[in-house]
Amino acid sequence: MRIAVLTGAGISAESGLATFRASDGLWENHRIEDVATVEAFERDPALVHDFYNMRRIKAAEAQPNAAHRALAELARAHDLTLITQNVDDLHERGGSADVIHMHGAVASALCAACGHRWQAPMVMRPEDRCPECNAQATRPDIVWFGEMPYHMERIWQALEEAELFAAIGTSGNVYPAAGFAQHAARFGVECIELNLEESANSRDFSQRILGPASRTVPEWVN
Ligand code: BJW
Repeated sequence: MRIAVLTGAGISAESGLATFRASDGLWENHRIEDVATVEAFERDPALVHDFYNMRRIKAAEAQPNAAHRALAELARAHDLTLITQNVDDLHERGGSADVIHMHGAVASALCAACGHRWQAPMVMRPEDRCPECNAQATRPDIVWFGEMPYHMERIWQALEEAELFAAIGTSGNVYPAAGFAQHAARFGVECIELNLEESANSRDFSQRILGPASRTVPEWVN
């Protein structure tokens, strides 16, 4: 069966990584909408680097959980396109190959001057230089608000060609990902949501399974 899966911060919550919009999802009183923008980076690059340096360390320390591993298992039995909004690498470390990171990766650095990408050092600083062009224009390889998410053509195609679309652990607040179920449903794809609670776009799904991902995802896969 052709399946497209979208994951969000909720799938990594039980690995100890904070979600964005829970009551404890604030970072030092900054809303994600205030630090994850180009304007915020231009205003205070050290602050934004600090935010991603902390996230990089936490992601490296975290371990994949049963939900990440279950999706790797799902790919062994089906034609799976795994799309994640998460910038951690827990899907890869849980056994999944070819993960589409639509919002980038915290382990990657990007030169805003020449577009070169390389493995980010654990701690990035505003004065770091690009190893390719030497510009002092390095930034986390992350898709911020107002920027175009990565691999969109491949994602729309996978959503249109799937028989089943599942969204796991995402609140349905951030577009374009929040519109994937509506888009897939237009192509006759069955849409299912797995989340701790109903998401903001819950009505776009024909089925929902509520509960912690480490329990619901392995049960759904098996
Ligand atoms: C569990 C659980 C457990 C907990 N088990 N579940 C007005 C209307 C419409 C759109 C816009 C608008 N104004 C602006 C926009 C566009 C904007 C947008 O959507 N803004 C909204 C705030 C309204 N979007 C953009 O700018 C995007 N670009 C764009 O649109 O380009 C133009 C375009 C047009 C057409 C096609 C294509 C493109 C870019 C968005 C970039 C988002 N970046 C961030 C930060 C960077 C990455 C990072 O730092 O990690 O990405 S924001 C942040 O939110 C992060 C996440 O990936 C993203 C989604 O969050 P997610 O994963 O859903 O987490 P939470 O915390 O919200 O939810 C967790 C869920 O898990 C909850 O439901 C819990 O219940 C659940 N949960 N524990 C299961 N154990």
